[in-house]
Amino acid sequence: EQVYDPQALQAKWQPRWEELKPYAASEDPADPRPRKYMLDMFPYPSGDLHMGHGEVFAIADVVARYWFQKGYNVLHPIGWDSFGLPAENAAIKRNAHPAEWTYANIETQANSFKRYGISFDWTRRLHTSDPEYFRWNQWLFNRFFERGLAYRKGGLVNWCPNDQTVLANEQVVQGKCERCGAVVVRRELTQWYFKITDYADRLLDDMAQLEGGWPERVLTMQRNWIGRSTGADVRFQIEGREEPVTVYTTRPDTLFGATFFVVAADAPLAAEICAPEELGALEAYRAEVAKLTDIERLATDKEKTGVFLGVHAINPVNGERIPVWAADYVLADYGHGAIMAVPAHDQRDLDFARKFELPVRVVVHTGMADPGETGIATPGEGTLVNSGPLDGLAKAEAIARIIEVLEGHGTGRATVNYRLRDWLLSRQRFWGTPIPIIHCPDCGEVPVPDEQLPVTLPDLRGEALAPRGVSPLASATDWVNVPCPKCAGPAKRDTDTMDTFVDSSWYFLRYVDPTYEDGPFDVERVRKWGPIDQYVGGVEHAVLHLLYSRFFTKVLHDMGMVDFVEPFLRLLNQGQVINEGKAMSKNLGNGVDLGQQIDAYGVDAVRLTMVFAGPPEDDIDWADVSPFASQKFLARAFRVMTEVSSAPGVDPATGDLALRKVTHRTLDEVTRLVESNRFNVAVARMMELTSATRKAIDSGPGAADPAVREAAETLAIMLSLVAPYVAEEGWERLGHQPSVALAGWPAADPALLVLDSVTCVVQVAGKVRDRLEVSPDISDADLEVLALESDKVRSYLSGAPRKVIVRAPKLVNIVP
Ligand code: ANZ
Ligand code: ZN
Repeated sequence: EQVYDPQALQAKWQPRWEELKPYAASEDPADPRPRKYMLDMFPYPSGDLHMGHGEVFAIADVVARYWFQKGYNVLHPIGWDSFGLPAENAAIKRNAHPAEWTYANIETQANSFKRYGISFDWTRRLHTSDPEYFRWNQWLFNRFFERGLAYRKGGLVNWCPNDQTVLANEQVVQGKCERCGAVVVRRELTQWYFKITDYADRLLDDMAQLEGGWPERVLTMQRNWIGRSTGADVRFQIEGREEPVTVYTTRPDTLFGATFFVVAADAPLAAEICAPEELGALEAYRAEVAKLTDIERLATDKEKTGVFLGVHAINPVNGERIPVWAADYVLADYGHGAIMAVPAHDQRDLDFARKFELPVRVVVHTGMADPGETGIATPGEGTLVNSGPLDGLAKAEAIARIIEVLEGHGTGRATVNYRLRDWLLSRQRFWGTPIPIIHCPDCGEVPVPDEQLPVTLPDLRGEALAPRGVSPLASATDWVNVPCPKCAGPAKRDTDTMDTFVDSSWYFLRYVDPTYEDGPFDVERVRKWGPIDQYVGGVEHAVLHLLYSRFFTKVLHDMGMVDFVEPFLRLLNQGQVINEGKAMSKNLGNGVDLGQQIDAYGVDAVRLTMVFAGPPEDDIDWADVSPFASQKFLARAFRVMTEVSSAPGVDPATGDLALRKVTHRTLDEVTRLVESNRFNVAVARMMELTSATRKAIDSGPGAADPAVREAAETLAIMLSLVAPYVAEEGWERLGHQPSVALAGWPAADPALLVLDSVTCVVQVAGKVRDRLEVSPDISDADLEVLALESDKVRSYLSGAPRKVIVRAPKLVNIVP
């Protein structure tokens, strides 16, 4: 009797793997194996590994291990995204340095990963908070600066009042800070930006390469985030003012239906054009608007608000005077911060018109009821009416025609607009990469010369790190005051640090050699490994990390440093691990601890539960799964592997044919299932093979049959993708050395995949006239042909039958 003791297997195999390093990727140019690059989104060291890590790394490891077994030279590295706010907050609380907390947590997580048995190449580990790493953030910043892709500008920015720092647009989720959930406010500040907008078209167009490899919803989210629209800029004169005001519209065809004009209440323009007697009302209104988030402002169900500015605009196509209003539903930083309002065909304009009793004029006849009466705008296709020279045209023709007219008069032009904004880079926090710029009163912004990099952090700890609205670095005067690199005069370092999303925008390139000293990454090695064949991580990064990395890759491509433009060929977004139908949280008290689960059931059972729970994209409700049942299954599989009594190397062809067919069919299916990311079904097949082998031992050919050995060996190899410890032990007990990782992935024998035949009864006028041996998956049509070709059947038919009823694969009934 063999007892399955998961903890004993872990204690035995973990040190052996550390010694054997079966998963170290090879850089040997003579290595004939084709390469694959497998990557999991690297963790933030916020504590020990949690259930979410348990899931994503278990899933990704199935693919990585499968490729190893298949004979690829696989790069599967791990590192830590180790700059960021939580370390700083912990340091303030404990009066310590953020590095202490950070590196202690990294060690904890590294040990947990090793216990969890993930097939990482541990020789390539990196931490983004190491000066050897962030030095290259600074080097890259300098290159971006030289190319005009890093620049400083003033303007309204998102400010998290809790974390006391600015945030990029991508880090504001539904008006709240992505990290802490505080409501984000606007502040006027001068900050560093990366010019991601220069790459808007390429970020959109290169998505064609990702179709099929990335989840459609992530592509859609990026497309919407970039938000490219085509339309026209139209210039309106304002009475009593020299300068015209430009609006952006996607519907220049509706220009004759513009019945009023709206300026964003918070745009400087509103106050500029406002009649003096309305200024008081505008100021009061602006104070109200300042309290709202963009999301609230754009909500379609929100009651419309606004003030009349006491002036009129002139429609450039018909000279009509239309009133100018200020409102919150027009945003200051989109388009030109002003719109022509066409209430008949735009719902928000219609809501506003009805609230303030402004006219509604239909200019596109769509066949729908009059919006002025129904309150429902008609944005659809139709024929132009009430529009002078455009009357009778369809929408597309009208757009083309009106643009010609506007261009002819110099009052407008066709244009493309984007929702995407430049990436705000500066953070007023300590635990990040210092921005390598020195501000000189004479020379301006001077980059720190490459050979003086890295600019390391001053030694601040505890209270000195507390957020106070300016970067804590500003208080380190010795650090701040430096000679200008250009003129040697007194100058000051920039005291902000970079958004930590910079760190993760290129880390996957450094993994090829994290100790490389001649640049951010070894260009030659990246040529061999990149781009990433399979990336696995959470969908929460859809418009953050995944957009920024794509941008960095394109810039690096333009610098000639990488020869691809897309970093991640395939992307898998795993679901979340939840409990009792809800996200795990301290408040709900429904948290599940990964370490405790492993202590209770063993690594293999926890990993198997994660993989078996359902399709990898789905959430796993821990209340609905059973790691205990997984453990019981593994114990069964373990016994099967340990009870085999034939010797290794005996020809399986001499063994039981029925079991051999089950083994080879399972192998064939599992291969295809793993390749199509259907890992849970692959586990179900392994379970079936285990049962079939058990039966063969107990009530079939017996434990000494070579087919039983073949089944158990195949099981060990397949199981190693999901439950590596039990697979290793089983493989060893089956008489093999030194590791199942080196076993290779067996090929299914096609001769054994042919399905058994079934007997089909053919009746003529209700009497059995023939029996045919057919494949169990024969189609009705093929079976009908076979039946009618039978000589026996034909001898009972004089002509074409009146009717043939086919029930494949077992019955054909012919009515003569
Ligand atoms: C007139 C019009 C008529 C419009 C119509 C739409 C329908 P997208 O597609 O998202 O780019 N718009 C322009 N600037 C705006 C701003 N700063 N704040 C809020 N809305 C703004 O949207 C472009 C449309 O959004 C523009 O086309 C404009 O309204 C509005 F039947 O102009 B449209
Ligand atoms: Zn200077």
